[in-house]
Amino acid sequence: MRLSRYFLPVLKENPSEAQIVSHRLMLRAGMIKQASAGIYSWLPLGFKVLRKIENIVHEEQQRAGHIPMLMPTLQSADLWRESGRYDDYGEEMLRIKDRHGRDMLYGPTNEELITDIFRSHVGSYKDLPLTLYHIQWKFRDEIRPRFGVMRGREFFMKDGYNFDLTKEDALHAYNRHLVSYLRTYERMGLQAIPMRADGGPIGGDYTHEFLVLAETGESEVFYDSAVTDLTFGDRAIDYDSVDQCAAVLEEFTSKYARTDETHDEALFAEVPEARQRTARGIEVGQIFYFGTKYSEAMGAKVQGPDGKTVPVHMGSHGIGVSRLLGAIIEASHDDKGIIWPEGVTPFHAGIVNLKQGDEEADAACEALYASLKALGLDPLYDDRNERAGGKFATMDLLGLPWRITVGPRGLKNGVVELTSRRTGESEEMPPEAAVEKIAQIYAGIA
Ligand code: P5A
Repeated sequence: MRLSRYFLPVLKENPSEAQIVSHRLMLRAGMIKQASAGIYSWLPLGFKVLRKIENIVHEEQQRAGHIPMLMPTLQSADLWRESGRYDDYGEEMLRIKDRHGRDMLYGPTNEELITDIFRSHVGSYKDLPLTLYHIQWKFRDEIRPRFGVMRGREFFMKDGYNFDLTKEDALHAYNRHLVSYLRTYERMGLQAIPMRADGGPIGGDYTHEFLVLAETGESEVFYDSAVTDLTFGDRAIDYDSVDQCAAVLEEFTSKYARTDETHDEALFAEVPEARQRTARGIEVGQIFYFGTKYSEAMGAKVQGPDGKTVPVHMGSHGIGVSRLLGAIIEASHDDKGIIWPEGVTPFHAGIVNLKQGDEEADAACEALYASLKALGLDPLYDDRNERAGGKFATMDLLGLPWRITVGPRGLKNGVVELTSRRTGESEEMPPEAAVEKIAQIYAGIA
């Protein structure tokens, strides 16, 4: 993309409505615009990152054997009356009447709708195990929407639902989700720690939240600092292996890590004092096992191998896809702007032309731009007629991990400058070497 032809409404001033850095930077970098309280338009740059995050979530879900689909945002109240949640959900549910006076709602989650699909089409244990998921907009009429996409009213969520014959099978689905979530967050450059939590309006008392530690996080958390040493890395995992998935769960959840809802002072006191931590975290996902709560209420049953009909065991599993943009920025920025991890960056590299209009500099930039694109990479070329200082400031604000700076002086010696946004370190090299290096970096990113 050439910046002169893009739509990137960056703000020079700090927007006064933003209280936390991620919200401020998303507004300043022209990624989002508030449409109304807690509801945002995703401008091209924000939309690009949202899609990248969504793609990683899709890939990791499908790697785990979960099946994508798409359910609507508007749901009929009747299904929610069956589960009893139409009344329970309270003011957070946006209720709508259609022209025929029928009660509808903008879905805050989809347990009822998926259970209805399941009961209409599945009747035998032979069709299990089954995990269906979608990535779709949700609406929760939060009393205090704030921090931009972090606590929105309309937000993008991946929600998955497992259906299993037995509790044991459903717990394997739970573990499988835990593993796939660890991989998902790491691909985004995040450490998200699973912590014992509370079921809230979804239900079930076996549930973990995934938290990214950050001062601006809304949850208070208590943990053994040894959990921060754990990484999943690129180890191979067989998602069908009950033992392998259970071992990962054991490894990542046996140390003390809880949100304030389930915090237990006596248990926490057993953690060696030097490792006890109290901090704040951003909840970027949550997994639940709730057994037969919905399947019993809504009659989602299958015939087992013994011929008896039993309600299925279920769980649901969510990732806050739009919230993740805020969480990644909270975890990765400096006072100049965002620092995107390579896995989610909107553009792979920026090209800064120090002297737009200079024949040689223009030609070198065009050649770099073409070579990067030919390798399947997606560069952002700042081809505007602006001062170098302004171009650097924009690139720093946008946070692309790599910047190639091209100017007449370097070109005389046959070099351009390659700069890492994260370390600030620059290296001079011939343009082809810069292209080669960037290609190598991204070849290692799935
Ligand atoms: C699990 C999937 C559920 O709704 N039902 C389907 C279960 N879980 S949850 O924890 O309530 O939500 C899942 C994730 O969605 C994100 N999230 C939000 N993101 C932005 N703004 C909000 N208002 C908001 N509410 C929830 C969180 O990341 C949460 O973990």
